[in-house]
Order: sequence, then structure tokens, then C-alpha cells
Amino acid sequence: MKRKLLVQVTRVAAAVLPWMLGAFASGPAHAGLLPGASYTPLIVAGAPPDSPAARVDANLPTSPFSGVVSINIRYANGDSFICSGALVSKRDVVTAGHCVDSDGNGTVIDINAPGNDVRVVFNSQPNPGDPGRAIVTADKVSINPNYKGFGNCPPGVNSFCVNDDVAVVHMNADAPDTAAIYRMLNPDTVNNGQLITMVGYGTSGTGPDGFTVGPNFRIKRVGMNVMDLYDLDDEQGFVAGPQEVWYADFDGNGLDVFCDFFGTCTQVLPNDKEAGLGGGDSGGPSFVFMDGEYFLYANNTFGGTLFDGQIAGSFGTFSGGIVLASYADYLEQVTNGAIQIIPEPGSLALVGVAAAALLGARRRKRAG
Ligand SMILES: [Ca+2]
Ligand SMILES: [Ca+2]
Ligand SMILES: [Ca+2]
Ligand SMILES: [Ca+2]
Repeated sequence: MKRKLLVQVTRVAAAVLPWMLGAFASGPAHAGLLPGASYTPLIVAGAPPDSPAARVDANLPTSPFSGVVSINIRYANGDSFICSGALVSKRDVVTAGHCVDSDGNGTVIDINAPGNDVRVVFNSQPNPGDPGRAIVTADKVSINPNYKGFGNCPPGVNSFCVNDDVAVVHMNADAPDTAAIYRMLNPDTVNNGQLITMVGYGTSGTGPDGFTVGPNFRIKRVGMNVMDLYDLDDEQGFVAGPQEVWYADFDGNGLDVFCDFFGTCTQVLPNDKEAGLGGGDSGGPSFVFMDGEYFLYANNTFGGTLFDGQIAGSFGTFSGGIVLASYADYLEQVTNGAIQIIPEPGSLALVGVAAAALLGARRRKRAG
């Protein structure tokens, strides 16, 4: 018998982080953040002998991920959140909109209000006091104007919209020299089957058990997956416009849910590579590795379960984020041209986007 398909998308990022950087969140999560949502974090390992520890990337200048940062968002009421991000210029970090959304409706945090701030935490060197571990305060924060809060859709669209969840944090001082600056790839089309490397500071765990390890501003993990499905523009009812949202399932222990439910049967990666996302991974990058370079390709913003009884973060759940190429104009504008965006070589432009229609169909079905 087929299990009832229950798509439940929960925000991945912005987990409350009570023990790092002196930040302490008393009481429940910030009121603006999806009340009642179960917080699920990012880079989750496979089954033993793979483990969360095995996915940790050393905080070294030689790491290709030295420019992946954690971000601490603090409010005057004491709320404190952790997210992840990617350095795209000496002063600019790309992250997720919901990380800096103060009211759940896409209103950017007022960093000029007393007690509020956004800080970028670098981990491009290993030892306390190293310049590569600088914590740099933001002097400007921008959320993509089409982002109206996690899950919130444009008027007239009856669905759950995770689209447009992109933000840029501008810092009041230069990033440390040891932190890598990433160039962004801007392909014409993103294809299902695209291999990605995901990096973040969020919750981790294992495929069998789900989330077991909390997020940490100083511990980043790396995992891989393959993009399976896409959503088009929510402002156009998901039937037109660019690919805005990507989805990947967390394959393992014989579970391949997007293959089973949507007929999208992409490569299942080895146990020590395939990964899901957890709380705190939000805003972190998904890279495409090409010609010896990691290019920024997408950000990571959500995770979810497909049916009742699934353990958050376990095999058979899914996660995803935002395809940044679809926001190239916005990113160019907000960084004052500081972000380096390069077109993807034609040889890599791929085949169709048959999968794009699938979630659209599901959405319409649900809506109907
Ligand atoms: Ca939108
Ligand atoms: Ca949109
Ligand atoms: Ca997968
Ligand atoms: Ca799969």
C-alpha cells in the first residue's frame, strides 16, 4: 500500500543557539519565526561508519570552504540565531532571507535599533585569536524584495512558498585575507542530476537517527547531494519564470523518495557523501565543483519530511534552497557589482528540466 504523501516543509535555518558567542535565547524561538515549526538543521551524515564528525571541515586557510561563514543574528529581546553564509566579496556575504527576517513577513532586521545586530563569524584559521577567526559586524542587510516570509506566498497563490529566500549581509570591515571569496556560476538552466557540495554550521546527525548534534558557530560540515526537483517563480504561480527553488532527497538505507514518489531517479551518492541539511545550515552555500574551483550555485534554506512518522533529518527526508542564478540581478545590484558572476560554459549546459513540472503539479494538486 502506498503511504499517504504528506509534504511538510519546515525551515532549516535559524535554529536557536543558546551556548555560543555569549548569545543566549531564553524562552521560545523568535516570535516571527514559523510558530510551531520543528527546527531541523543541515549537513547530516550517512549511516555508520559515517558520522557527523567525519563531515567536519578543518578551519584552515587551505580549505576550499574557508570562505563559508556562520552568522549570528541577535535581537534586543535576547533572541539569538545561527545561520550560515558564503563570502562573495571582501565585504559581502550571501545568506538566506529568513535568517534576517525580523517578523516572519520578510521585514529585514533593523540593525540600527539598540540591541540588534548581525555578525559574520569567520573560521579560516584554527586558533583562538587568529585574524582568520574574526567576527565582523554588518552595516547593511538586504532581503530579496520578493521574499515575504518563510512559506508565505504572493496574493492569490494558494501554496507554501519557500521561494526568493535570499539575503546579502554587508560587513563594516574587510573579511580576513585567509577567507576564500567565491565566484557565482550563472547557468542558463539548472538540471536535475546536478551534483552539489553543501556546507554549513547547522545541526547534524545520521541517516538512521536524524538530528543528534546541535549547530555551532565554529564547526562547519560538508556533504553532497544531487539536485532533483525545481520550483518556478511563485509570483507567476509556479508555471513560469526562472527556477527559484531546488530540492534534493536524502538517499540511504534503500530509501530513494523522490524516485519513488516523483519518478526523479538521480544518482544515489556513496554513504560517506550523500547528506541532508539541518537547522543552522540556512543560508549556507551549495557549490558546483568545476575546473578545480568551487563555484557558488545555490543556497540552502529548508528541510522537510514526506510522510507521517518520519524522523527529521533521517534517510528519506528532503532538503533544498534557492537557485542563485535566478537572483543574479538582485545580487549584482545589492553588492554594487562586487560579486563575481560568470556564465556557465556551454559544454556544461544540460538537458531538460522535466522534473521542474513535478512539484508544480504536486502543488497544484494540493492547492486544489
Ligand atoms: Ca515570493
Ligand atoms: Ca519568486
Ligand atoms: Ca539524493
Ligand atoms: Ca534520490
